[in-house]
Amino acid sequence: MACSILHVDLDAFFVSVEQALEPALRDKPVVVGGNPQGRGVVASASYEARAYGLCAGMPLATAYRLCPQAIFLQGNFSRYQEASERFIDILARFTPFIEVSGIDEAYLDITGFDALHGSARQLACNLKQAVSRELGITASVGIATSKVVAKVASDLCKPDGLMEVAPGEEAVFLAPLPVAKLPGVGPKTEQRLKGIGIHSIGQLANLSASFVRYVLGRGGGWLHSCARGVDPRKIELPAAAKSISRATTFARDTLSSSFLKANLCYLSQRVGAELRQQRKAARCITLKLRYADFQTITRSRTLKEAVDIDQVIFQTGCELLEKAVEHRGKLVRLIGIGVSRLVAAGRQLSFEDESATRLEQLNHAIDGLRQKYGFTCIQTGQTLLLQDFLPVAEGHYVLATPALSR
Ligand code: TTP
Ligand code: MG
Repeated sequence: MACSILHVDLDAFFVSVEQALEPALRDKPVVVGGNPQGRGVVASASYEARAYGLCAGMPLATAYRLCPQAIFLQGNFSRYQEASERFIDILARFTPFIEVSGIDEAYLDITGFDALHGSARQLACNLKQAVSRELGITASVGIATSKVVAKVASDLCKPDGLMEVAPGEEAVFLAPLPVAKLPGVGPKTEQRLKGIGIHSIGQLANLSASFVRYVLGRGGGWLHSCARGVDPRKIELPAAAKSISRATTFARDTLSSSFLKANLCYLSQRVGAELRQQRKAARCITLKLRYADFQTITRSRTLKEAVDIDQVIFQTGCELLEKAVEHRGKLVRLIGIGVSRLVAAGRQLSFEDESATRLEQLNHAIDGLRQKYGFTCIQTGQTLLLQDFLPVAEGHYVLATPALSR
């Protein structure tokens, strides 16, 4: 069966994040990169700005000359990081086979998913809708039998596009396009190919592989294969997690310490459950807070012994939280808890300590019940507070930003 690969790339990503947060910027020429009097370059330009010839990598002074009425923004990387995390969370609802290839792009392998989601095109439409509804940003999607063809397709249909290349049509689809459209062909390679009269991908495909290698060096063989639409690379899944974390962005920024702790408690239980399922224990616990102004802080503590008990993760998280928010009146936008320095669970606990043993038994008993009846079947007084704020689906609280694990 032919593979079905999607390449998803957000449109004018940095600019779109700014436009989603500030409606007055929408439908206008906007540039993220900095002050046009400065020495920086354009990082991202809205499609309205691109109509004036602006593009990524262009000196800001040139951009200003071409389009003085453009709105130039400094940018804020934490905002883009958060939007990127939320984007990947949305993709993860469609398939676990995801390769994140950049801050705003990913490949998805949906081979054999028809029974679950309908056609690849249908899945792509649903995905585009979810991204647009939840992030306020449009995405472009290419569908093909390989990564390289899917990427060329998503690039070609921007913005807000969807393009499918049917199996067997890859070489015909690529043939008329300029060689620069092929990923991996930069300005130098393009010039070298032009020097020997090769302008289109089809012309490149018609040369012999050995000649292309002779002209372009070792990478030539790979480009020649891509030009023919042949790319056997599989989706690269991330290596086994070195840490486990769960985070949520609140529907409304908050100062309430009881609400923060209720969320922290729930997230700690989710992290603990995942740790025990992986039969691991952790030496380091990290609290993450993002304030309303997107300033993000992390606070970590290394423990004497590796733990896998919810109560220890939560208690440590609370202590870190109390220290972090001490004397600060800043509204909190996101809270997260993570564990790292993972070791195989087993002998690390001090078994002489009766209360630790009891807690461990309790956690395992609760895990068993939750596997059967859902996470919310047993709750502590602390997490019950969340009932007033969060919907429950399939026995879990539905967080604004679904759980992340890395
Ligand atoms: P791209 O996906 O290449 O660009 P884009 O999302 O702005 O526009 P589009 O995909 O619609 O063509 O890159 C994603 C982000 O990465 C971009 O918004 C800003 C950042 N970036 C830079 O900071 N410098 C660069 O030179 C490029 C190309 C991107
Ligand atoms: Mg993009």
